[in-house]
Amino acid sequence: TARAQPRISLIGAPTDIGAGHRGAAMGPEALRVAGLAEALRARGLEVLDRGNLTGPLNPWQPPRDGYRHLPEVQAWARTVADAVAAELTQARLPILLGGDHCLAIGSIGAVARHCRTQGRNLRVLWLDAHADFNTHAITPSGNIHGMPVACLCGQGPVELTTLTGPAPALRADEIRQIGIRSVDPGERRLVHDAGLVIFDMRYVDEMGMKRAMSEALAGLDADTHLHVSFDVDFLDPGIAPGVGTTVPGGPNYREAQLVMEMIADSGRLASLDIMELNPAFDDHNRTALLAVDLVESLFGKSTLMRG
Ligand code: HAR
Ligand code: MN
Ligand code: MN
Ligand code: MN
Repeated sequence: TARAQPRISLIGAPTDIGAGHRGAAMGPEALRVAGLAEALRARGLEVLDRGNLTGPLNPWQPPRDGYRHLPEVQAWARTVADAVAAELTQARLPILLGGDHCLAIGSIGAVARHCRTQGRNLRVLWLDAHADFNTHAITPSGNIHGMPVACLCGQGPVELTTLTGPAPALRADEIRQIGIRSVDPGERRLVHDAGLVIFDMRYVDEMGMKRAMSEALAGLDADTHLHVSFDVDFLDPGIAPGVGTTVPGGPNYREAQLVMEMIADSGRLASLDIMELNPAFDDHNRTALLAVDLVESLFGKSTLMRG
């Protein structure tokens, strides 16, 4: 059956305010240089590039009370939330070009609020090497890009947990994490107690990516808004070196393609984050080009006609 083609808006958020390495602020431009808009247009999609948001510069301070740059992270996340909300209100599909992953507090906060207002169901797929479920009490770094899932689930500073409305923005049962292979000691307890559903790399090794994705996508209905938060460090560093926090043992090229193809087949994708791309660690924009290749699959590019 023919489905209405989404109208896409690209939103650049050039900051590394929540990260432990500088350089993710260059992510939006690297994705543009890699041809993201052109690739989507070549699929027949309408794409508007809204340009870049602005916010505080990175003061590069040590943590205070367990957080690095909390006021600056709040400012950026709020700006992101407003920009994403504006696109959803216009029935457009926002693609956030990060920027580090702390900004997902803003994008997903806005998506969740939109879904509550519209009475729609929500599913968040979190593609990442990391669970991003730290709190100020257990973080090994103070870097807030390690905390967005906890904040969205109501665990974190009030500045971030109530950014887009009353906490929690998300219920744990609305989230599925895939590709996880780095969870800090205290974080392990928190994700367990929260009941987060995690298809970690051991699960992928034992059961295969097809099984992991079938389960992660199970239960979507016609009324479900599917948000994908794609942390580029999800990918194996052998194919995706352009991130600040590589973790060995990630999905290979074929597994990553299958993830994207199965999401496309669900027909429910309604918003997307592309996060943590760090051109300072990349090799001739190779990781950005790979991200664009995968996003083409996410929007329905396939080798053969299927079904
Ligand atoms: N878990 C570590 C910390 O909290 C590293 C987090 C790194 N996070 C990202 N995004 N790169 O997933 O400091
Ligand atoms: Mn992340
Ligand atoms: Mn990560
Ligand atoms: Mn238990």
